[in-house]
Amino acid sequence: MKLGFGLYRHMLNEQHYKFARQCGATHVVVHLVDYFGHAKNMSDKSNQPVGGNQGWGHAGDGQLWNLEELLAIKTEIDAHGLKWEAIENFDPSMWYDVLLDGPKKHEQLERLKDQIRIVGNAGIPVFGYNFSLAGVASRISGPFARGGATSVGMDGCDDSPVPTGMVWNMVYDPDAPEGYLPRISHEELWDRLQYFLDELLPVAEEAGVKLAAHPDDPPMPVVRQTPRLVYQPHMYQRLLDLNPSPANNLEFCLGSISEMTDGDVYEVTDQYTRQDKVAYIHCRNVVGKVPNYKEVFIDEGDMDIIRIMKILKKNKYSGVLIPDHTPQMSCDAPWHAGMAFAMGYLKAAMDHLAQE
Ligand SMILES: [Mn+2]
Repeated sequence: MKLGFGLYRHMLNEQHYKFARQCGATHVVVHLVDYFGHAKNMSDKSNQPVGGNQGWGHAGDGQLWNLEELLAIKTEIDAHGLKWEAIENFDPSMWYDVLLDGPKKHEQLERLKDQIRIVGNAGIPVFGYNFSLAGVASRISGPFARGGATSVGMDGCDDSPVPTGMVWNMVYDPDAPEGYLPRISHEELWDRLQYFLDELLPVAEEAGVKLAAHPDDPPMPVVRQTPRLVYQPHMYQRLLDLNPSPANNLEFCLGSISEMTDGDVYEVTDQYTRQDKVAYIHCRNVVGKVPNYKEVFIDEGDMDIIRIMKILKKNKYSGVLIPDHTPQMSCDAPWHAGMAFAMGYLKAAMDHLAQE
């Protein structure tokens, strides 16, 4: 078990590499999608985006992240004594028609294959993705955590339809004709995932990259009139069983799993780490389940994180664990303080378990 730290694109700088290392991280997970492009200042950029009509704002320009760019970032990461464990998420502009079964699907799949080959060449072992049409929607924000710390949560589900030109809660085509995504069935979306995995997994295997699936956030059967894939724990098994490739793995999000209405998070953690199918873990705590939950500090939610870590140890889990997101603490650096608190808690637990 290794302690990691997640960095957003605007945090790829010396200050944040040092901060991650100072918090005890040995590995980093990097988001290259700019979810915060619409944010006006750094304080907005530190909060988890909630998103209105335009979701998290505009997606990228469809360009791949090239090898030079990745190696330049990697050199910086290495220089700060860290290892680049994973990239998290494709930009919607790279694969909207793969998600939507649109006319550019095959062309975009070929480009995703190129992207995975580039990631493999850069020596980054994991690529996390979230196969979702609505993406992270229905979020609210408020003083939900201990001491009135600001965090995100859910209070009922957004059932407004997704406008055309938008997928995964970002706008990929601001000039799309007016309208909404057509309604499709759950089985149709599973078919699209199957096709994506069957095409991409052989390439990932060859490139030495594990693809790792995040469950639905929030884990509701339907969000914004679009079906979801992994909104109960057993659906993760269905995803794994779609293709037996060793490159078919999970980006195991404890918070999302705890929000699911079925299953026991400890048994579920045991089930998937025992199969050695967890590429890395998002760790955050919550109170409640969909459609009403709140994110809280790592030590005050429904989950006993120490008990989870004991299961990881029992199953000899060797991947990275990162805090997913945390409540913002009342001080001049709310995001940093929240992350440092979570990191300290995880580090202490990990050190203690290593000695047992
Ligand atoms: Mn997560």
